[in-house]
Amino acid sequence: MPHDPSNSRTALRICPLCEATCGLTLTIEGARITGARGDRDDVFSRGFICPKGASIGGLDADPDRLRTPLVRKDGVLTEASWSEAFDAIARALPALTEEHGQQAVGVVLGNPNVHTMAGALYPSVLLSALRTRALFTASTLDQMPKHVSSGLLFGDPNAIPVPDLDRTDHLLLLGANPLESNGSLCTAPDFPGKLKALRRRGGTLTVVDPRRTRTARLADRHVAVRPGTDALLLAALTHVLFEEKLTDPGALTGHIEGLDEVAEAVREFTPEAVAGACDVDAATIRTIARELAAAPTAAVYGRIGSCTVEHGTLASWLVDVLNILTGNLDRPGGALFPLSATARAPRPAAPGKGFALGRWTSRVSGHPEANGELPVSALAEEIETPGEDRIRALIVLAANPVLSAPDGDRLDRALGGLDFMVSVDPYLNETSRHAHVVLPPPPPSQSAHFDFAFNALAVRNQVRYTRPAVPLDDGLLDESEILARLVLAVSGMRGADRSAVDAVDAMVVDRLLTKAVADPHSPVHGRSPAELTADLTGRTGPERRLDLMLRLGPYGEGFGAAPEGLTLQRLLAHPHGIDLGPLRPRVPEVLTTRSGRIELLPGPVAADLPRLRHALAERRGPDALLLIGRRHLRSNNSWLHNIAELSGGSNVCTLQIHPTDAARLGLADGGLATVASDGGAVTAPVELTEGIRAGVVSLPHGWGHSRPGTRLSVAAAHPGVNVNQLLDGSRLDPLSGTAVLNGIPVTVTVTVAVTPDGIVPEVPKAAPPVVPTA
Ligand SMILES: Nc1nc2c(c(=O)[nH]1)N[C@H]1C(S)=C(S)[C@@H](COP(=O)(O)OP(=O)(O)OC[C@H]3O[C@@H](n4cnc5c(=O)[nH]c(N)nc54)[C@H](O)[C@@H]3O)O[C@H]1N2
Ligand SMILES: Nc1nc2c(c(=O)[nH]1)N[C@H]1C(S)=C(S)[C@@H](COP(=O)(O)OP(=O)(O)OC[C@H]3O[C@@H](n4cnc5c(=O)[nH]c(N)nc54)[C@H](O)[C@@H]3O)O[C@H]1N2
Ligand code: SF4
Ligand SMILES: [Mo]
Repeated sequence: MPHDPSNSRTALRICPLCEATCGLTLTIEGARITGARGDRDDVFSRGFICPKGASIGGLDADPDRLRTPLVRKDGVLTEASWSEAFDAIARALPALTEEHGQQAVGVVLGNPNVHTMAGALYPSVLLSALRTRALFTASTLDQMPKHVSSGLLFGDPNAIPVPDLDRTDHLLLLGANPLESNGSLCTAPDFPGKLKALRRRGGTLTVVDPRRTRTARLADRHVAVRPGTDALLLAALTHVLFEEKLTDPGALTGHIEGLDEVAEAVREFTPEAVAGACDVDAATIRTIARELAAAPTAAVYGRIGSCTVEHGTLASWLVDVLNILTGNLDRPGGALFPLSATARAPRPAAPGKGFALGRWTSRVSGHPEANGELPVSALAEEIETPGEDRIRALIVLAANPVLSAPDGDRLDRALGGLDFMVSVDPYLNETSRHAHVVLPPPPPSQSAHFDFAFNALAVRNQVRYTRPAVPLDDGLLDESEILARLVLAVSGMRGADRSAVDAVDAMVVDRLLTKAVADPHSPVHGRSPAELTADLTGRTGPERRLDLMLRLGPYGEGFGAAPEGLTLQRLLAHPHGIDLGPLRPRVPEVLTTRSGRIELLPGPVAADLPRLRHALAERRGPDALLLIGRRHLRSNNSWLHNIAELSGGSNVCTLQIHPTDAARLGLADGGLATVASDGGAVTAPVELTEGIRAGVVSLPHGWGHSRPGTRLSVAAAHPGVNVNQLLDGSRLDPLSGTAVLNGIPVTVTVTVAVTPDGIVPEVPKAAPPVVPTA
């Protein structure tokens, strides 16, 4: 299409690609995004943008995106109409549950669900329609340890304290690389700028990471810990605080219990005891603990590298224990609980229901549920293992577990054996190619955006909403409508019309209002749900639901109770968002434990400590290698490799290895190495770098686009290898069911030495697996 600047306009769109949630100003010609820059007037992101946001036009217009539903006919995925697609679901699923029961249908929720409005508003409705416990999400490849530790400590798995980046004097950051990832469980546009500002105002940054990442290079101190040992390191820091009488919970003192028990629990984790396992000397550990205690304000923050490891929940727990013991939890400059505009409005502090783990277990391996989920690592066995309640059908929303979860080859085979599978996905990829029905959502430019999840993890309270930048193309359905129709289809309804779709949202509104009017703490207590419903505004069901949540939320107008408060209309009048101020203390109101206090040494944590004690004694041989992952600024898990603008350069799937290890193994830069572990072996180009500690190698995840039957023309040309093929799914953090993705013992051998003339050999293509069709 020729450029026609006379026809160009701008529109605002919050970026859905990572947790930073930057406001973008899109340039639009006709219905096409021709440019994207940071929105300088955005109340939160203030113009920040990264290369992914700048390339959103390429993503939006990717010719490989699906534009119609696909339905499997005679084994072949074929373009179909929406009604054919939903009818196929309505025919298949209710019949299947009729015969095999409700547990025969599993649900997989992937990462983009936290980046779309539909993903926030409909999965719970779908799950209650299906009444299945077979729920698997990306959380058990990611942050479930944090939900579990928050649930146990504070009573609420979603009460996750975030470091107060703008005000802290001292940040101890473990297992995160925000200069590439832009941050996680800490929504902060321009995280890199905030770290630089911390240094500029005289603050201290310590980074704990086996790699000398871009973030580590920014730090005052980089501690190249041995992978998988952060919990030991954190336990030793806690030990030092007690030993040297440096604990001072400050304002929290009256709100915690179990302080003496924690002191006892970490007694044997002295710096000297952990030094060997962590490969960090005891004096450094003592210094870090003393600095943490002495800083006017400080925050400890751990992410992927401290979560997706053998002791992920213990490490996550210790992060907050340290924040509490140093008086930094819940105080400005420390780590605080955000209060988002759609959260439940605060109410008087009172004991709550607490948080329980293991209310049910998985059928095959008996894994305990965590936060209502079973480990994704157990998905393949739940599909393959015969018996009652075997999963026979799967609904996959925005997930690509064939690449993102352990043992993709096994999962690939398992998905191929399902009786029925639905994927809601814009791409025909490694996972969706197994579906019987693929339902493609529209591109970002055609979708509204509100961050239900990330506003509750943001370093500043604020609220922003963007409507679709361009109208929906003919033939596409909004993802909210897709999911609402999916709810109707799994309930057996065929030929659902507009009013049936609206009824799904109306039902949710009614449920929420019925609860609110019965709640003595609600501003609408005693009023009529029908009258309140009639007062809701918004063009669509999701907008009306947003209006309701805003009005009943902590800053809400309360249907007249606080006339100056938030409504959808007020938010729409502020297209660059509304700032709701810095994070503020929320203890004790935020606590929902049974005791009404912070339960510092929860039972399940105490019961897992012997495993950590055991790790004290573990020693690896001098030549042992541990595998870790990494992210690249221009990547996004498994699905941005198809965007040409973001591909190439340093964004490649190489095995990073330290030169001393490479020399010992006979590996040269640019040669090929085979990496093997529990689940299999992969062969990747070697990249020598001093930026990784000896004894550790790194492969990025989300690669391995070499399977047939996909439509990913750019990605397939540079497929890379699937690092998760090295895992067999048996390594889990037991409390959270989270897969161990970092700190995996591997062996590395030479496959192709670099040629004498320095020519880099081609990566041999793996034999394509047989495409199973059902
Ligand atoms: N080895 C290793 N493995 C890892 C990780 C690691 O660090 N190391 N990280 C883990 C982490 S943190 C995560 S979160 C997971 C992520 O793993 P998944 O949850 O599987 O997510 P993605 O790989 O991002 O795949 C997202 C899917 O959603 C589709 N999609 C994109 N946009 C939309 C949309 O708007 N709507 C819908 N319906 N679909 C969309 C994409 O096409 C793709 O199929 O991977 C995990 N796997
Ligand atoms: N560009 C880009 N941005 C992303 C994503 C992406 O794929 N690409 N994915 C998004 C998602 S889903 C998430 S969850 C976030 C994740 O955001 P981050 O948590 O910042 O994730 P990573 O960049 O993988 O950084 C993890 C770091 O942990 C280190 N590490 C590995 N093992 C250990 C260990 O045992 N101990 C310690 N201390 N460190 C260890 C690794 O070397 C790595 O530098 O990023 C999000 N943002
Ligand atoms: S940092 Fe994240 S939210 Fe911001 S532009 Fe980049 S991908 Fe989008
Ligand atoms: Mo993630």
